[in-house]
Amino acid sequence: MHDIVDLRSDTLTLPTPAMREAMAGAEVGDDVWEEDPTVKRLESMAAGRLGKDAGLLVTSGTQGNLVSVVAQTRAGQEIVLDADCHIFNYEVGGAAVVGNVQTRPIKTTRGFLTPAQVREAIRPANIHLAVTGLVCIENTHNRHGGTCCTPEEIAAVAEVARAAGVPVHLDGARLFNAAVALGRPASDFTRHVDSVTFCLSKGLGAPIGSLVCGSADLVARARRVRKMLGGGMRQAGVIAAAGIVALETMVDRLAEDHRNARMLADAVAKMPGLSVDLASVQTNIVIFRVERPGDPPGSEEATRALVAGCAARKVRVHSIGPTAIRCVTHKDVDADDIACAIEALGEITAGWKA
Ligand code: TLP
Repeated sequence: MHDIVDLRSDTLTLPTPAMREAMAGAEVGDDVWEEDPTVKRLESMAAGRLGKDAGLLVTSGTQGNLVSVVAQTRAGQEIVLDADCHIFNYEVGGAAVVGNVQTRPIKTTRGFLTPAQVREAIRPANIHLAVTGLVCIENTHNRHGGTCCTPEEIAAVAEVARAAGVPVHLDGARLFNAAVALGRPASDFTRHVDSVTFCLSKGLGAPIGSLVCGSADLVARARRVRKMLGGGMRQAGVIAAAGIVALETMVDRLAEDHRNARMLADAVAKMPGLSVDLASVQTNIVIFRVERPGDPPGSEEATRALVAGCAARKVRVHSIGPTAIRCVTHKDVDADDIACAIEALGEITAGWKA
């Protein structure tokens, strides 16, 4: 039970005492010189978990995605992605600004491109057309409520891309949530992709850092791009040490976050004026719609009232659209906190009955 129940994001998790201890005692060196033993240990541990040759510690998921895009494309190419994905919506247009690629967003139903959509989106050889340089997928899918796609779905998309000679990048910011939810090893999801980013600083609870994993050649190119972006960190073992604790001790407990998200979603589904697609609640994200009876359709007012009403009750939630709220469960929110959040939402919506 915590004083404040912060459901705005799993990025808000605080490092555990074990992480702080590991950070304090970390053996370090200059990582631009590739002389930091703790960074090297984390990178090879991550690569091992994902069945890849090599890993690269980057500052954030955003940097990991950008490094992956730039390392695998040339200026003027096109990258194919789902229209609701993080790279297209929340990465400040970095692929366009830094990568000089144009994005080809495709509308999907669950956040995952189908093989047929990828086949159709890959440009044929034609003097008028940009060359397709990369296909990007996201698992779990943030804006679709933490939904998972299966390793088999990824394999099917990758097969189409590979047949056209186009590499595939997986934004696996929350990849371990998918692995835990589906009960599959993380490497099953990454086997067929050329590059993958995953985050240490979300549900895994580390304070800083993400990893890019792939072939030795991809990671060598990514390392140069990371340096260009200012991401060549020096005694980064201080960060990596917390990441090692995260990978070793924080993966299996994600199941608890998933149970808490389910508890919250089940309760929200019964509240007047709120609706949630329960089938989409597979991991630690709950997105619900707010439609207060009597309000004009699309009105933002009830959403604002709900965010403010929760805050007044020490529960922090985040709106991701005029009528949509996102709650994310994580290690710093326990079942009692979820009961608190349910009580707050229940009190606010109790007066909403038409
Ligand atoms: N997502 C953040 C915000 O940027 C929206 C959040 O609170 O969920 N890929 C995915 C799928 C993500 O959800 C995020 C972060 C990133 C990449 C970027 O990671 P960071 O924040 O480390 O740059």
